[in-house]
Amino acid sequence: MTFLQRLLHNCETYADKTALEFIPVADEAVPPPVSYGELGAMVEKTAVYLHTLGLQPGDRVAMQLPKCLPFLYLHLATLRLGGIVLPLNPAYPNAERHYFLADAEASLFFADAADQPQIDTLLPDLPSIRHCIYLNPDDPAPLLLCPPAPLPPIPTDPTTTALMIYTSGTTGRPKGAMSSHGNLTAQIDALHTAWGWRDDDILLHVLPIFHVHGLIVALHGALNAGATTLLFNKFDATRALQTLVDRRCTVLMAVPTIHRRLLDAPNAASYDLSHMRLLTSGSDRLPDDMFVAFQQTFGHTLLERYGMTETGMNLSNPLHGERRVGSVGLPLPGVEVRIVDQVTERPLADNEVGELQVRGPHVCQGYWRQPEKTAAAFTPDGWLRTGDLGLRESDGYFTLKGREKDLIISGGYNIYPPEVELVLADHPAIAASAVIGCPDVQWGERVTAVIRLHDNATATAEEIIAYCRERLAAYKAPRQVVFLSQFPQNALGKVQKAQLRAQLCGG
Ligand code: MCA
Repeated sequence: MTFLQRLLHNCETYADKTALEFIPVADEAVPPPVSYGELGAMVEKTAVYLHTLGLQPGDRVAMQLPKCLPFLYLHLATLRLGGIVLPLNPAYPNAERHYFLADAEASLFFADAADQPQIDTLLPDLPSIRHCIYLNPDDPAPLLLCPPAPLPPIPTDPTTTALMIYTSGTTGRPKGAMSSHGNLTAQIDALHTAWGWRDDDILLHVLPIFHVHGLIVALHGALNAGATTLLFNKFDATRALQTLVDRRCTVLMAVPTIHRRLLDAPNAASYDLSHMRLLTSGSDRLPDDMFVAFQQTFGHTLLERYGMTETGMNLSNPLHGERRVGSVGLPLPGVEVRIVDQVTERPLADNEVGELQVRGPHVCQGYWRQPEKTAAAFTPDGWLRTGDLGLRESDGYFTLKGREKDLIISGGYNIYPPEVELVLADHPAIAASAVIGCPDVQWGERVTAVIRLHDNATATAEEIIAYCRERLAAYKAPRQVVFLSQFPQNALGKVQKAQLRAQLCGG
């Protein structure tokens, strides 16, 4: 049974049970809770609406909305019709928006009414968009107005593409990783077993829903289990702790920056979380001291796991058994993992560091309209080259040991330095740039731009940061700028980023 079939089944089985409930973080108004029965009806109605708009199987449906019910209904209804969901971070400004919408050739675009003035200026340049629909995130009503109408059968072919999330690599612009219904189902089935999802689970959902972590691992995981999801659309540590206690939540999934904030909340240790059964950490390495502090403060051992946009989750510490500090655990059911020599790609012995490669039914279909990049990402026998370095211990636990790819992780978001460098290269005063991540207690890594200006040119750090923020989502923009007259380079003229990091951030 695919995830979608399971969800529709759950909408009948658990008809009266709460599926989704937004929790106010301050005193904002939130919609009433949505039961599984209502969710099934809303997905059906939204699918009729999308069908009326002419959505065909395989069409890309872009959504750049905050975390809200319209997003959730559109997402599930697009899957229901065999369309491809393209979730976009609401923080993307016009330059990034344009790139994703044009590259994906989106047919439908659902956006926040608050962004209409900027988006309207883009539309003449986006001929693929048949309908751009502005929504008030608080009001799903416009999606639900069409009279009932027959719909095509639900997609049952597991190779039907379901989701496209953009991710970058070493070569600049992001590419759309395409996951099929079969991939998403394999991802969720593995976690259902490994993490012991139950229908009486209550998940506190604090993550964004435009990434695999929040959308698939957390939300699909809960819907697949017939569990209840309580959603925050803005993270607040005290409110989160209070909700975990008041609503007797059983599951929380988060990134290290969020766990750090929970630990730093006033009187953190006074919140009794003993009723919880699973607190996971991922999207970035969990520092050892945080692992220990979490045990001491909350009496829970965080379960660290390892995944990627292209695969969902690959490795996880066990639900029962040792959760090893610093380790990302063991392969999930159905997932093959190996460590290979970075040059020869020959499998390495235990405890030797090499590239981590993964294979299995959970691994994405490849990159949207990028056959060369897809071919380059996989070995001839189907292993995905993750670009992450790691080792396998003799008892099967894996540990990450850095990255082969040029990547910064800040607060759980991936930032690809070449993307930022491309923006900096267009600045008239900048002759060369290198973007690196410096260690940061709050964010994990802090985006730092090292800049060489043209002779006689001037630009301040503030100007450069502002320039980037106009063209990139704010979290990608440098937080720090360092001016250098010369970069360390190797014999081939390649900037030595490791040396820059050692020189400028002591890492
Ligand atoms: C927000 N800001 C950030 C980040 N988030 N800066 C750097 N890194 C970040 N991650 C900036 C904003 O631009 C803003 O800057 C200021 O911080 C406050 O913004 P706000 O939205 O209020 O921040 P927040 O709500 O406190 O967000 C922090 C957060 C959030 C809750 C930790 O970053 C978050 O939800 N991270 C989780 C990301 C995630 O789910 N990643 C999964 C992808 P200014 O005020 O200057 O404008 S990886 C994945 O999916 C794979 C499969 C996996 O393995 O999980």
